Amino acid sequence: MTIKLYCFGESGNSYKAALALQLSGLEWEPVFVDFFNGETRSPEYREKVNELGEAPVLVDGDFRISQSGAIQAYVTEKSGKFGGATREENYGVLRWVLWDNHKLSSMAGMTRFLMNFLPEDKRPEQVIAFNQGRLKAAYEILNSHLEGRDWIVGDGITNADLSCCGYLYYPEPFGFDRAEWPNIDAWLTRISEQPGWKHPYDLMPGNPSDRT
Ligand SMILES: N[C@@H](CCC(=O)N[C@@H](CS)C(=O)NCC(=O)O)C(=O)O
Repeated sequence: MTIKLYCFGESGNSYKAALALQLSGLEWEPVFVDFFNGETRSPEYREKVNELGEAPVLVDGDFRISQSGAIQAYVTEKSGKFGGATREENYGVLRWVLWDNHKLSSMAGMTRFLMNFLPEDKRPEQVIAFNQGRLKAAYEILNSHLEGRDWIVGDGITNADLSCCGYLYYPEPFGFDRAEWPNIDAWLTRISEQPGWKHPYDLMPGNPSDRT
């Protein structure tokens, strides 16, 4: 049975799940979530798709789960890919997925939203500046960790990589410039060289140009 992933192109959180599915070789298809017209906030979405009112959501037959980190864990269980090679590495992967969800992706997603998807007259400059400071601290941590390493945990690509890269390929400005972070830059290139890799706007339906 084909796995369904409720997602949309602008969503880096969805991208983390979609990329795990895509690189795993499992059969999957996207189901477009019309986030920009309020679908995730509708009572129907909360009742039938996800009580948390978020994308992504994975549906595999009777099994349904949201949260990109949980979806990645499911993809790992089903495909055998992107986990750590040892118990210690598995905890290392979980540690970085949790760090990403808290310090990197949540901040990057919010800042990108405020800077690009809110009407210009509603963009809160002080909040954006504060978030960019927090993000810079996160880029520093990731860039330092990647010094002398190809992957965040162990010797191969894991969910730690697939989580932390979630927002870092998007073209809309949010204060991240790959050229300023050489280890992150090389690591993003390494991920993009994996067979089957696609940019978020090529992997999932929905693109800012749909709304212009
Ligand atoms: N930690 C969650 C975050 C999910 C999330 O916030 N998704 C956004 C789209 S990128 C969303 O659906 N937001 C709807 C809302 O907050 O109302 C994950 O990794 O899946």
